[in-house]
Amino acid sequence: MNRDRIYSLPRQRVGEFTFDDSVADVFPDMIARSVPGYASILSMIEQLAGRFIRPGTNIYDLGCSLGAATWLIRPQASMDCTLHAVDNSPAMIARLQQRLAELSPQEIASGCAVETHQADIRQVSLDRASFVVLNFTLQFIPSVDREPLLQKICESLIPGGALLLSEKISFEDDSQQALLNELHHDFKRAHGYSDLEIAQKRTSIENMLIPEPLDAHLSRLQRVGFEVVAPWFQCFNFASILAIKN
Ligand code: GEK
Repeated sequence: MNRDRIYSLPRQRVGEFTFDDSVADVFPDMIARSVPGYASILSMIEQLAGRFIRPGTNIYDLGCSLGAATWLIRPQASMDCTLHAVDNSPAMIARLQQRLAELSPQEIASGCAVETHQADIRQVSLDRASFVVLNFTLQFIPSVDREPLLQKICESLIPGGALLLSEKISFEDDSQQALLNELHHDFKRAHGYSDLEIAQKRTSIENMLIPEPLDAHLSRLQRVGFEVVAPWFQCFNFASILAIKN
């Protein structure tokens, strides 16, 4: 795994973060050292996929990056399902396509077909879905577009279908917000990021990653039509929610 050193040297000007080749090259290391609980969430996505996927349906990994969730979901789905891996980053999708093209016939037979889409998740049409994953993607969507996107997802789900939503969250209470920020930074330091790397990454991403309080997520999911909305995981300021359409 390539080590993330993108922000290790001082920069005169820190530009806006983009999911380009340099990020795609180090992404597994970057996300594992930046998001507390990421590995646990992925392994639960695998378990949840086994529970919610139904034969003959579509599955969506929205903002799939290199397909970490896609690779875990695929073996859980029968051959008559299609798993759609969607990301608007050409660098991410190219690497995922490359890895898919290298599958052996035996590996191909071990799960459902994967269709990659280099597209904006706000533009793709969704249909007859049994399981949809938004693993740390909604936070990059402009606030006004979040509800219509979740509405579209809910409408596309079959009865009993589920959405897995993981997000960085914020806190209404200033002292809670300050504490959780510090704990997150401690986590990054403990995983080898310097104060300079933490500060420069923060500057580059702060205008494009907009966290919301957990309650805002829960009430919006209910508003768009999910009957069961269950927060099931939180580690510092990162949380995951399971939303089910009955
Ligand atoms: C994982 N889910 O490893 N349309 C499509 N993709 C988008 C959009 C958009 N409008 N905006 C951002 N992205 C992955 C991790 S990373 C999380 C997801 C992170 C994509 C973007 O290109 C990136 O690949 C992904 O969302 C977010 O389970 O970096 O914190």
